[in-house]
Amino acid sequence: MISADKKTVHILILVGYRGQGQGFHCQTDTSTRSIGPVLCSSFCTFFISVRSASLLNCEQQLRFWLLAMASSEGKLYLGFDFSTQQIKVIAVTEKFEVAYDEHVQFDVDLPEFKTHGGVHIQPDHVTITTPTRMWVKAFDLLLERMKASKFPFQNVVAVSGAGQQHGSVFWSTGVNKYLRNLSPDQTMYEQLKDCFSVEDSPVWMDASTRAQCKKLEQAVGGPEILTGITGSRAYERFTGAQIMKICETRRDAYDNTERISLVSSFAASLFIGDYAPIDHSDATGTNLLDIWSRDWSQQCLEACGPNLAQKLGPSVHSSEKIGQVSDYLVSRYGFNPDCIVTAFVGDNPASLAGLAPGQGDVIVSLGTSDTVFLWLTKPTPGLSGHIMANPLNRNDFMSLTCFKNGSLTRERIRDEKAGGSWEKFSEMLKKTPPGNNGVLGIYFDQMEIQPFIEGEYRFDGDGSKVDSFPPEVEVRAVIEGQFIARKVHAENVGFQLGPKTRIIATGGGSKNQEILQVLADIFNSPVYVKDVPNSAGLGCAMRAMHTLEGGNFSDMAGKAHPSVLVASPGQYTEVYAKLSARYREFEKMAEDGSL
Ligand code: 5FX
Repeated sequence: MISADKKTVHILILVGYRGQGQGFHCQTDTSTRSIGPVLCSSFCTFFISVRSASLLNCEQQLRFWLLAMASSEGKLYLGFDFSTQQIKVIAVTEKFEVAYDEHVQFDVDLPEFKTHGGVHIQPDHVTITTPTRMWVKAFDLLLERMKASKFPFQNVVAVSGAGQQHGSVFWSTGVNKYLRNLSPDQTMYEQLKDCFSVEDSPVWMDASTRAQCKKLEQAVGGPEILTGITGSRAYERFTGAQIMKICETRRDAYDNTERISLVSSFAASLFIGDYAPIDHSDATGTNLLDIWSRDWSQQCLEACGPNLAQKLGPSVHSSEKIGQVSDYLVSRYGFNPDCIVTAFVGDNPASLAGLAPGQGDVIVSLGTSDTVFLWLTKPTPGLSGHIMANPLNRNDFMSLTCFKNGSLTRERIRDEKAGGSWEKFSEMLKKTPPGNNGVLGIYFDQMEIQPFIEGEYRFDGDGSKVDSFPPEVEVRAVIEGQFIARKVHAENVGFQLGPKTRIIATGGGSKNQEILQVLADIFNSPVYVKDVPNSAGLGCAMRAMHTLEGGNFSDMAGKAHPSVLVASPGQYTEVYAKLSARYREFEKMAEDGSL
C-alpha cells in the first residue's frame, strides 16, 4: 500500500511468503511501476516513510533498500559503462538482483557541449571526436544523481566499468598531482577540466587515419604481419593510428602528453584518483599490444610515436584489482574506503562477460548489424575481424567480427516475401529443407565489411548465377546465407566446433525459434538464448564481484542469467559443409573481382 503527498511517500509492504517474490508494484497517481523481484527469506513487514523529491526517486530508493536488505550483508557491486551516448551505472546484489540503475545522456543532460549522439562530427565527415572534459562533467552529474537518490555508497564493495573501445584521452604533463589530490569541496570537472593536452578525444567512429594505417602496416612489414602481432590489421579507429595522427599533426600537444588513456582506463583513473593501467582486452583494440606476450609491441610503438611506452604506462589483465576508490570519492560521496576497483575494459569485452559464456562458446548477437564473439584458446588471426585478449581468462582470447547486414536485411526479405509478418516468414522457412536443395543466396544491402562488396547474389543448386528465387526459397536463402558467413568467418579466426560447443544467441533476432533452428543446424550445435539488458554494465559488476570473491567466473555469472536451450541441431553436417565451401569460393571471387 502506498500513500503520497507531494514530498513524502509512505509505503507499507506486507510480504507473506518464503522464497522468490514476484515483484512489488508501486502505485502512483499516474502509473503503476514494478519494483522488481525480491528474495525474502523470512516473513516480514516493512513500513518505510521516504522523504523524496520525486516518486521516481522513491521507487529507486525502495528498490535498492529492499534488495540490499535481502542480500545477507547488503553488499552491492557497481558496473559503469562509459558508452558513446551516455554513462550508465548498474548496481547488483550478491544474488545478482539489479538494485539500481541510472544514466546521464550527453546530448540531453549536458547540452552546453553541443554533441549529437555524444560526438562532434567535423566538416570532413571522417574526423569524429568527443570533448574529453564532457565525460568528467557527466561522471560528476551521475554521482550527484546517485547521491540525490540516497544511493548507499557505503554498501559498495567492488566497482568496475567499461568504455567505448578505441577512444583515447591525452593527459597533460604534470596533471597527475591534481588527480591524486582532488578536493572533496569541488567537482572533478572544476579541478580536471584543463588537464588534457588534446581537448577533443578521437572516438571509435573516427575514420580519419587512412594514411597512418598504411604507414603502420608498412612499418612492421605489411597487414598480415601487423595482424600476426596485434590480432588485427590497421584500422582507422584503432588507437595506434590515432596517436600517430596526433603526433604528426599536433606535435606540441603530443610532446606535452604525460599519459594516454583509453576511455576505459580514463574512467578507471577517475575512480582510483591516479592514472589507471590499460587492461589487456581493450589494449588489443589499439594495434599496439602483442596479443601473445600481452606486452606493448616495440615495433608498433616506434611506428606510432616517440616515448610511447612511457605515455601508455603498464597494461594489466582485465581481472586485476587496480586499487581502491579514491579519498575524493570516499569523502564526497561516502564510498567505503575498502571498496576495490577492478580494471576497466572495452564495452565489447564487457558484454562478453555479461553474457557469461564458457570456454569455447560462440555468442551471436542478432541486431541491426550482427556481431559474433568467440571465446578462443588457439586463435588464427586473419585480415577480417579482430582477435582480442579474453577479459575473463588470462591466457585465452576472444574474437569480435561484425557483419553490417543483419536484421535490416532479414526484415527487408520478410517485408517483400512474407508480407511483413514474422509468423508467415517462419511458416515459409519450415516449407523448405535445411540446405535449401543446394541454393545459396547472399544479400548485402549495404557495403559489407567482409567481403567488402554490396548487392544480391543468387546461385542455384549447380552453382550457376540466377536472378530470383521463389519466395520460400528466398526466405531460407537469406537466413542460411547469413549464418553460413558467420560460421565461415568464425572458422577463419580459429574456431573449432566441438561436442561441447554452445551457441548463445542474443539481440532482437534471437526471439524467432525457426531462425534459431537454422543457426543450430548450420553450427551443428545447440543454441541457447540469453536476454541481458545492459550486458556491458552487468558484466562489469560481475567482474568486480569476481575479482573480490574469486572462483570460476562462468559458474558464478551463469547463475545471474541462466541460458535457455531453444534449438538442438539436426544431422546436416554434410549439407552445410558443401554450402560453406561454396560460400568460401564466393568470397574469393568477390575479393579478386571475378563475381
Ligand atoms: C568495436 O571495435 C567498436 O569499434 C565499437 O563496438 C565500439 O566499441 C563501440 F563503443
